[in-house]
Amino acid sequence: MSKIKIGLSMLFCLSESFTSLLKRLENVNVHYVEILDEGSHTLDGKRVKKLRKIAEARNIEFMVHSPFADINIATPSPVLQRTILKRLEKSMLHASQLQSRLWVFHPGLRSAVTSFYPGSDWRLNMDAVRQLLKIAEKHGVKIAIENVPAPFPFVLKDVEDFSRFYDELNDDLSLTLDVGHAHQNQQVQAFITQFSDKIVHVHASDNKGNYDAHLGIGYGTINWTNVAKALKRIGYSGTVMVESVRDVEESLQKLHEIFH
Ligand SMILES: [Mn+2]
Repeated sequence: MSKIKIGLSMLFCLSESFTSLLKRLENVNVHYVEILDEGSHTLDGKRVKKLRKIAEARNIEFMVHSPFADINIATPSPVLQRTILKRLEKSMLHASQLQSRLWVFHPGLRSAVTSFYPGSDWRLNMDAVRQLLKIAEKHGVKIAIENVPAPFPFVLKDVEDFSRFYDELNDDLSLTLDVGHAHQNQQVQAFITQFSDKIVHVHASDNKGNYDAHLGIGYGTINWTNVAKALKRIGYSGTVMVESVRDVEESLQKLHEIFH
């Protein structure tokens, strides 16, 4: 029997109010739930308390996805980087209060001036990740970097980038494998094989390989049976979260069938 745990990201209702999120949480039928500290679901002390209440009443374990809109941890502006790290620290603090199992974040992005300073994006990203690791340690939060797709100008996109990154980082940082994102690079299998010892969390949504559509499982061109096989082959026993924005119930059902 596989020990893979199926859960749900609340991305599908990010356009709704926080109150509506709470209502949905009172009815979800999963143990593992990922909350996005972003948009109308942005966390604060009061909201954390409300979420903890639901978690206890409904036996839910939370993960937190860090803020990601306009968040570039590799920004070349020192004042912006300080602000961004401050914002992310607040997010980690709330994740810790939420007793979150994991805090997921995106790598930095190239900027409009990157080409004038070759290699600066890589260094800035590395520096920010090291700072995030320190902040995480301070708050007792486990963090994981997520692979993200082209065409966005992320500093880390494919397997080669992440290999170099992990070699240079030489520190203990986990990976959230986003299957839909890896599918954009046709590197789902490569990511699973290469980072078998790093992956602690998986985001699952489908797409047709052309853009990150966050379709329901089975509505794109990802071979989920092969994904499940590969994850089992590496002995993966972490969480696989439905992160589609439609056909959510059906996607949960399908993942249960595919992974168990
Ligand atoms: Mn994702």
